[in-house]
Amino acid sequence: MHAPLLARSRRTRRTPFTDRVTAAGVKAYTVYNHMLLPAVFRSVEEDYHHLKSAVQLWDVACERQIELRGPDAERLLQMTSPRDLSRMATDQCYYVPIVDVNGGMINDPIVLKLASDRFWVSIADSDLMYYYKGLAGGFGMDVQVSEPDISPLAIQGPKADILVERLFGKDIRETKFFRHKTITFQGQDMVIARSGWSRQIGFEIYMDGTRHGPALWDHIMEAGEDLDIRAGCPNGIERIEAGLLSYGNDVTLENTPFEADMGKYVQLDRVPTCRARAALLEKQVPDRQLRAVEMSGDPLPACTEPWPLLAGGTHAGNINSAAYSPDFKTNIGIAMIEAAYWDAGTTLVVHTPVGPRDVLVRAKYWI
Ligand code: THG
Repeated sequence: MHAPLLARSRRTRRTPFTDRVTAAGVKAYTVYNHMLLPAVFRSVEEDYHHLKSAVQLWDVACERQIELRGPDAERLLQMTSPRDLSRMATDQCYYVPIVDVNGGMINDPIVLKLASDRFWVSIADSDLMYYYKGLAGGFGMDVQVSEPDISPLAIQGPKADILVERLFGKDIRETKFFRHKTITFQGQDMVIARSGWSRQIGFEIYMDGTRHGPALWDHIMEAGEDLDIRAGCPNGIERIEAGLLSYGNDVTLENTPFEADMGKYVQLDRVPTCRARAALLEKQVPDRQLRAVEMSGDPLPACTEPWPLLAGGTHAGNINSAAYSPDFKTNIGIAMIEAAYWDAGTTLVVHTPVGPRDVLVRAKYWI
């Protein structure tokens, strides 16, 4: 069967690195924040083994930055998040739930605090900027909401720290997890953070990609040649092993942060201005929650719609992400499971497009 192509137009935005990614032989794209996101280079399995053993350079320009700037920037952000932002330092990154007034998840970005009145909200795949524009306009707040031309590049893999020291020095290599520093390339300041959507060692560089992106890409690729650096991308197997959530797949507007197992990023007693506080106080004890699950049998196809989970004849939840893990030699997944069935060790049945499979609920993710 012939795989259909994705018809491109201006609406599906290219990135400053798209030419480099094409030259590196990208085999498949997905669309994220209306922008191209590479999904496969050699094969998902080959990319996976390479990510876990060497170092990769990722075009994650689709992690768009929503900049909130002005005296009301922090107030606007806190209105939409139940995570307490009041103690955040100007070199910190926070993974935060962003919610509507009912406590439904709108996004799960990384927030970078750049100054007391300036934040970048590094968004997952939903149009968060319009929500901020609506709130800022409706409440007459003193804050500018924009999407600057900032394009993150990620360096991920066990050899990422060797490469980063070589490129930017020991001080940058020693950046702590979820902290950021400033580097200079071609006379231009850029933000570099220890973060990224993998469980490997990783850094993310935020820059004016149109101006400096291609040159920085080439510079990093040359410096990493002897480390077997390759163009790569977020890997669907590794991220399930790691339990890294994907907004739109594992979590949607229908879910609260508690259902998304993001309760550790919620401090309702310290966020009186969060618009969802009252709703979330009522929903602190969820009746379903995300769990790691293992599925028996041959390698399963990717999950492109929820796969129903059954306990006897009763609905027990859905599997929303699945992959075969070469390292753990089993099918692995992330499921939203009803409270009666979410204890580790529970066995269920899932209905997949290739037939029913036995499912084991696990206590934790794999890596
Ligand atoms: N980096 C940047 N922006 C992003 C992502 C990223 N925007 C889109 C998407 N990824 C947002 N979603 C996530 C999901 C998980 C994590 C980061 C962004 C993550 N979680 C760790 C975990 O769950 O173990 C650590 C969280 C913590 O301890 O604070 O890293 O990847 N720039």
